[in-house]
Amino acid sequence: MTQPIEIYGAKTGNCLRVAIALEEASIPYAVRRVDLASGEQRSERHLALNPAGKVPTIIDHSRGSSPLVLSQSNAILLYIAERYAGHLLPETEPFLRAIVLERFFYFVTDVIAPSHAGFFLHRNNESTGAELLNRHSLNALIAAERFLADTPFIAGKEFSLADVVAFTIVLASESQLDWTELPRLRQWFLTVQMRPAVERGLKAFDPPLGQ
Ligand SMILES: N[C@@H](CCC(=O)N[C@@H](CS)C(=O)NCC(=O)O)C(=O)O
Repeated sequence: MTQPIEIYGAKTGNCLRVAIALEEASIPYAVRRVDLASGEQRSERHLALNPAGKVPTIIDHSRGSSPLVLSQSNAILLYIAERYAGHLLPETEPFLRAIVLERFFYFVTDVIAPSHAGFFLHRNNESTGAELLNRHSLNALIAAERFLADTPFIAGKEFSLADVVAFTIVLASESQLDWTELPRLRQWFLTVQMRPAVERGLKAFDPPLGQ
């Protein structure tokens, strides 16, 4: 084990957000791909790490003999920002920090959570509830246009954790949005998409070339 951080995951929104944050932090990390389709997340080996049988999970070995294991994506994002990527969550400016957190939680609770719940209902053939939750999530996403009225990023002049969480859900919802009604969100989306750290993070769980 040469890298200080290992990330167990797959190409899903929760995992990609963590990979983008790690890329933004510019710290070396090792990707351990978990094959969700074959149920590897429920293997004995993975359950020993994350008893919920989910991804992502990170192990931070930088504390020496007692590695830190974290398995909630949002806790992982906050940890990475606080420990390794100060620019994602300003430490010394309480006002700015509060805005970043407010918008971070807006996307996590008002956009991503209903979208995930809708997906769960859809998979269980509850189409009415699924559509309702999906619409609820999309409406909150559309309302996020207002965050970009005066600034280029979701929580101000700089890219932050709020942009990390907003980006993957916009990416996943891209085809369902009427972009002509969302000029600011569109410009923001194009800008964020071109960040080298975002580009690298999005590829983190791709199979190595030749596989
Ligand atoms: N609250 C957890 C949710 C984790 C989660 O639901 N992960 C999904 C992938 S995004 C998963 O592992 N699904 C596989 C399964 O449920 O079997 C987090 O934010 O990390």
